[in-house]
Amino acid sequence: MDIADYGTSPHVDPLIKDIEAFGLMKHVIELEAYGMTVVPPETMRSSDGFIHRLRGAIVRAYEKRSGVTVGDPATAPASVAPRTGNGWDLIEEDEVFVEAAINPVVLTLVRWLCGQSAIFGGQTWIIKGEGGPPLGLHSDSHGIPPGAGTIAHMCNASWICTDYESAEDGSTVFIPGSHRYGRATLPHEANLAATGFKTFPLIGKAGSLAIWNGATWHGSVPRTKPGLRVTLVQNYFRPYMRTMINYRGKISPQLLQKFPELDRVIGKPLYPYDDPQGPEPSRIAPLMRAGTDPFA
Ligand SMILES: O=C(O)CCC(=O)C(=O)O
Ligand SMILES: [Fe+2]
Repeated sequence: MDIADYGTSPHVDPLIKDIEAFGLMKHVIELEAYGMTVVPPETMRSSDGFIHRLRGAIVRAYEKRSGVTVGDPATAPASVAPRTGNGWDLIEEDEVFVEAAINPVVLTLVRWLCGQSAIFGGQTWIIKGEGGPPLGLHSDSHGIPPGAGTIAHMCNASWICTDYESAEDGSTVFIPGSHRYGRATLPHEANLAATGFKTFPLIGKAGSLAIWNGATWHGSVPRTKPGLRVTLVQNYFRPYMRTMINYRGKISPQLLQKFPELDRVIGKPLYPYDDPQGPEPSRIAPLMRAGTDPFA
C-alpha cells in the first residue's frame, strides 16, 4: 500500500513520490532525526560539470566584487579569502546559480522541510582559507523564540564546492537533534570549543548538498589546511518569514520566463503591503493556504 496513491494529502503526496524516485528516504530520516543530512553528488541529479562551473562562478563573482584575484581555490593563498561579506544576491551573476537554487533534489528536500510554498530567500558564498576562524554555535532561524514548535521555519541548503575530508577543512559542525530545542543558542551555549554537547563535522565531496532545518545548532571550526574551502549557502523560508532578498521584482522577467521553477520558488510574498490599499487579492490565498498544512 502506498498512501500517497490515495490522493488524500495533495501537498505531501507529490513530495513522497519524488523522495522515493530520487532515492532520498535516508536523507529525510536524517533530517528528522538529526536535523541535517549530506546528500552525495551522485544523488544530486546535477548536470555534467555543475560543481566545477558553480565553484568557478563563485570565484569569479568574488573576484569581480572584491578586486582580489583568487585563481584556483586548491592553491590560492589564505590571504585572498574574504574578510567581509558582499556575497548576497548572486542569482543573476551566472545561470549556474539558478541551477543551484532550483535543483530538483534541493527543492524536494526544501519543500519537505518548509512546505510547497517555500520561498528562496538568498544565496551567498563562504570562502575560507588556512587559519580561517571558527564560528560560534547558532541557529539560522533568527528571531524564532521557544514556543514556536519544531517545524522548520527556514532551512539552509548549502552546496559543498570543495571536498570536506575532515574537520581540518574548516567544516561546519552540528549538534545532532538540536532542531528540537526550538530556539537559538543562549550566549553561554555558543562557544563551540567549550560546548558540552556532542558535535559532528560536515564531511562530503565537492558536489554534495548539506541541508539542515534552520533551527539545528551549528558553527564551524578553524581551517588548518592550505587552499580554500568554497561553499554556496542557500536559504529558503516559509512564506511568513522575511527573506534576505525579495527576488520578486528584482530578477529580470526573461530569467523567470526561462526558468518557471525559479518563478515559483521566489514566491509572491504577501507582506509587506507596498500599497496602503492592501495587496492584490491573489497574494492573500497562498499565505492562508500555508497556514492549513505544514506541507502546503
Ligand atoms: O560553515 C560555516 O562556516 C558556517 C555556515 C553557517 O553558519 C551557515 O551557512 O549558516
Ligand atoms: Fe549558520
